[in-house]
Amino acid sequence: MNSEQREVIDEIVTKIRTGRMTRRTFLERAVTVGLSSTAAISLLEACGGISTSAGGGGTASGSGSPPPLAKKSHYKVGFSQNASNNPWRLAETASIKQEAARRGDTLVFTDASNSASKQVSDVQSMIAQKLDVLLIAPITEDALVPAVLAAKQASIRVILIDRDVNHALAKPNQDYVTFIGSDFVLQGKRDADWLIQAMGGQAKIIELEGTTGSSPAIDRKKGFDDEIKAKAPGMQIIASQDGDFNRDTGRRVMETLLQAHPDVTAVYAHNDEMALGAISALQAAGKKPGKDVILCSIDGERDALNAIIAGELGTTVQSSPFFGPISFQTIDQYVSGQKLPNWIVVHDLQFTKANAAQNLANSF
Ligand code: GYE
Repeated sequence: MNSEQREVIDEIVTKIRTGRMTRRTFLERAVTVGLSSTAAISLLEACGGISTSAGGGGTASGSGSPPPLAKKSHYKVGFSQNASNNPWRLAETASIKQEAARRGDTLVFTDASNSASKQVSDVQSMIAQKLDVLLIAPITEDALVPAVLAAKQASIRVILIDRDVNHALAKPNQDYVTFIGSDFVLQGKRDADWLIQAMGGQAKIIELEGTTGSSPAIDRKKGFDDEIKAKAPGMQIIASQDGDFNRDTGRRVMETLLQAHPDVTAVYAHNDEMALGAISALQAAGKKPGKDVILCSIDGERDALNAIIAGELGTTVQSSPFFGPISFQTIDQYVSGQKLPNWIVVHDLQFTKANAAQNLANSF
């Protein structure tokens, strides 16, 4: 999401909250940020119908708590996945489907195919189905905020998993139940600390960023960049570009960056898929990954562990995709009236040559 789209979303949310937006203006604005008009109309309805005249009637959220949920023997749960384009996402989806099946809960699953507007309409259709709980893995921090607020208006609880939304626009324990996920800043910092050691404090680094505007891309960049700045004056980030958390995009971005920066000595990729793409690009350019250029990344997928064993990837900090058990446990805790923290932190391991082989069996 670019800054202009972000401003529009901010404006919509503020006006929804304060009831200062006409129906027509809302629909016009929603379409400009990529919502289909059908999605925008259902969003409007779910928000309680914003006043048709300026200055009145909006039923905004933004205060109070997410709606309680009565105990039942089985729940109807929705899972809005943002994409199914890598092993991490497939492992996450499988974990949630397995846990729902184990409990005999009904699971409604949608895949937004890496499109923010599709994910907004997916959530809209789940709101219309009056499910008990929505598990949402928001593609970016801002794009899903109106949908999260709409779910609250429709008295449907939302638990965000794997990626968070922008807390300036929607708040845990208020607009949604909680966020379950890893500490992405820490993941970036752990890679930085490993790389500082591996490079003896001297490096020219290319950074391959995850999807622009997604919470892991924002925080993994911050964690890594701040640590390098603070601890390694001899290490320089010579280029940093979006590779969309995707292997092929990572490969193509790396190919281009290699032409401009043939002097690169290290790569930090925000996920394994992009690191694997960068390894292919380096090989195609006649460089030896693991020797001429040292790489580190995040996730802990099987291909990455094999690349560590082969000596091509230096380390990967785990980002667990196994959200099934913890998500449904959190639903149980919410039903029992337990006060949940704003963030349920998932704790991660780190894989290097020392432990990659013994963790292969549990990888994805
Ligand atoms: O690292 C990546 C995926 O949101 C934590 O998104 C997740 C990240 C994960 O596409 O591989």
